[in-house]
Amino acid sequence: MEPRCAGRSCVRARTGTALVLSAALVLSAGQASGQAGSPAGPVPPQLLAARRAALMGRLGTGVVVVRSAEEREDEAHAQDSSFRQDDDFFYLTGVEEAGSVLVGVADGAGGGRWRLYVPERVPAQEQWTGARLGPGAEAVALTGVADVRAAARVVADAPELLAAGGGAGGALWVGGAAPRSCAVRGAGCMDALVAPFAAGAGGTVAPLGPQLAGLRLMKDADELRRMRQAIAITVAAQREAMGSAAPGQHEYEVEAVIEAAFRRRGAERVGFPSIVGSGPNSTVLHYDANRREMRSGDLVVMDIGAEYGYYTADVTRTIPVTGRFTGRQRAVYDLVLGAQQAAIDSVRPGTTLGRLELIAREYMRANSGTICGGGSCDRFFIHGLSHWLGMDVHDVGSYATTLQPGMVLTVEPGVYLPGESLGVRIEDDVLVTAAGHEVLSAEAPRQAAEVEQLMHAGAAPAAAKR
Ligand SMILES: [Mn+2]
Repeated sequence: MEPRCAGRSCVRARTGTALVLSAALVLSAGQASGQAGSPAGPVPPQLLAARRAALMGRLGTGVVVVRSAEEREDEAHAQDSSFRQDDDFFYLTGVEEAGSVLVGVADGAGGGRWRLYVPERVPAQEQWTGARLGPGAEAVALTGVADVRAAARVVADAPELLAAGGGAGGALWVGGAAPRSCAVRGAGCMDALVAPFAAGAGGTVAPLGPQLAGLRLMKDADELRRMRQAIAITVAAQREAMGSAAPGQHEYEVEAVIEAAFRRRGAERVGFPSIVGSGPNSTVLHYDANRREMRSGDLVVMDIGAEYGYYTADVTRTIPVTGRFTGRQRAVYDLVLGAQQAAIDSVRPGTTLGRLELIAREYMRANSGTICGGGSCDRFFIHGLSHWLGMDVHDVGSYATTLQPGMVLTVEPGVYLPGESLGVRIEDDVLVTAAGHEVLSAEAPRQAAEVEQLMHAGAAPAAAKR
């Protein structure tokens, strides 16, 4: 990119100097940026409509305002500036445009109507940003929202939207990205967009997030397609990392293998910073500096997740960098693996994340023997067993929710012994099904012998491996 500007700030900086080019710019509909070129492809509009209808069904009378993410203008943090849409906004619209707003009017009977506002196309800006979606037929086709208008009109339209369909006097639900002007995320921020709606609503202003969290817990067909691919990509990266890791490499070299494997397969970005922690770093839960030179005898915890089409995987494997576990490492590894398997075996509709964690801990208490000096190793299992997985790595939804088919959770026990520089975590992604569960990340070697076998099978000649 140009070194001193990013995104739309370029246009403002250059306006009036050299934008003669724009006259020749063709507004090509085929390249508009709704989700153009995304490896995951678009979300089917009928599924977007079903999500919006399900949301309406949860609400009483009132108005919903969902704001898209904004482009970053902070050039001081340009290394982290690529645009990513707000999860809730993407979930409901499939649109990647910044500066957009989705407004819904709920009629109190489970129905209502939606209107999408997206920025008008500006040819002079598109020379810098690429083609935009713009209000029009393409946005209608992409989202299934029949009424798409220019974003500049949304505030002026507020009175009409409130009056329509019983919106006036009802509640106002505010969701999506927090505006830049608000220090605190949530419904309490009355900026120029929300205030006119709040003034006309009946006084109740509530965050939309909890309503959407209940929906996002249950993955629909397109969400599962994306998650399966994110997980398949991550499993492939785990296998490549196992095949190439060796003493003398730095943790970042393993990270590079992993993230190259992600990108080669169409992952847009990491779902979270890749954790490659060797030796003492294997006992640091969120270690992601990945700077240490790995040494013979180290265990390496690789906790990684590709993001594909806005959905992330989260898969952890722990490997011996030499390709062979020591007896001590193997004992701890097999205890963690057994605890994980006990919990996975118990994943089925009707149970809870809390119950699964108890099962994993009970397994450790019953099987620790002398591994942790007489007491149970579960006192060194210092984090929770599970979290929801989806658009966010720690996805939305109450942890007290009873499991139902269509939910995706992680199962990730660990034991961390800093005094021995010995940490083991094993994590898989599990879909709840009517019959019980499906381990979506099952293709990543998990038994100690399988890990060792792959590491030796994948071993390149010593010279290539360093
Ligand atoms: Mn996790």
